[in-house]
Amino acid sequence: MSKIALVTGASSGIGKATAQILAKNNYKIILCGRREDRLLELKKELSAFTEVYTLSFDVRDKKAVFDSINSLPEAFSKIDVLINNAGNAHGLDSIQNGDLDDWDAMIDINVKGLLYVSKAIIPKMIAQKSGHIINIGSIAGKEVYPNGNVYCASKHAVDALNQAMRIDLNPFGIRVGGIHPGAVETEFSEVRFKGDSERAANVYKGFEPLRAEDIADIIHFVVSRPYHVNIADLIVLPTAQASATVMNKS
Ligand code: NDP
Ligand code: 8X3
Repeated sequence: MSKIALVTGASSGIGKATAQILAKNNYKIILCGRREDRLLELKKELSAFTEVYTLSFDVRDKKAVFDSINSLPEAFSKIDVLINNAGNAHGLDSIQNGDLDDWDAMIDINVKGLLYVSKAIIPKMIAQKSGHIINIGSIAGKEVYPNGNVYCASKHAVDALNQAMRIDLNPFGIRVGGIHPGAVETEFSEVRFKGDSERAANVYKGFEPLRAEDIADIIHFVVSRPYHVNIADLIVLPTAQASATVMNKS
């Protein structure tokens, strides 16, 4: 029987590529994100391979998260794999110059949003006594870099929650693992720099960044291990990147 995977942030980047690879590998997919038009377009594409359901909600909206997940039809209600991927950086400023709305967005989406989605799904996994949760952190959740302050804090929180979930859910046979990418060329920098495409493109100049598909491939590897194998934590960097701040650029 096909497993069911729910992917947050499936309208773009890493989440979209993950939905694509899982769909091609016989998972039934629940696509989540705010941009419903993109989710419906992806649903059309992936329906050639598998059954797809879309849920459009903002992870910051507690009620919408629970209402959406509780509205899943029977055929999609037994979630085997949760990919907690929705998230972004907003701004790149010193702590003294940071924008409060940017701080709210990062804490509310990257931390509280991940918690709301997890809280809506974990009881189902506990009842099933099985499940696999992948939390997408970042190299920014392992290290701190100049002007990264609140984004780094939000991803350090994801790292802590990943470890905490693994401990608390251990009695129920639920696997929990974190994947922490370095620079991946997606819409991430467009969002961080509020649509400044030139500044966003500059982030990836002079070296070969990761592609969303590179991370999706690894997510597929992690979730397809035998059930007794849990890959707990992975840092994945472009070859040109040695740490959050050391980049071999030409
Ligand atoms: P993208 O900007 O391409 O994708 C972000 C996704 O998150 C979109 O699908 C977006 O959907 C969704 N999202 C954002 N805000 C919300 C919200 N409030 N409610 C629901 N969904 C939301 O970036 P990436 O694919 O790069 O990012 C995916 C994850 O990977 C993030 O957690 C990011 O922090 C992490 N990451 C990225 C790295 C990179 O270099 N790109 C490196 C390390 C980690 P929509 O706008 O439709 O709601
Ligand atoms: C995204 C990678 O280095 O821009 O999480 O924070 S970085």
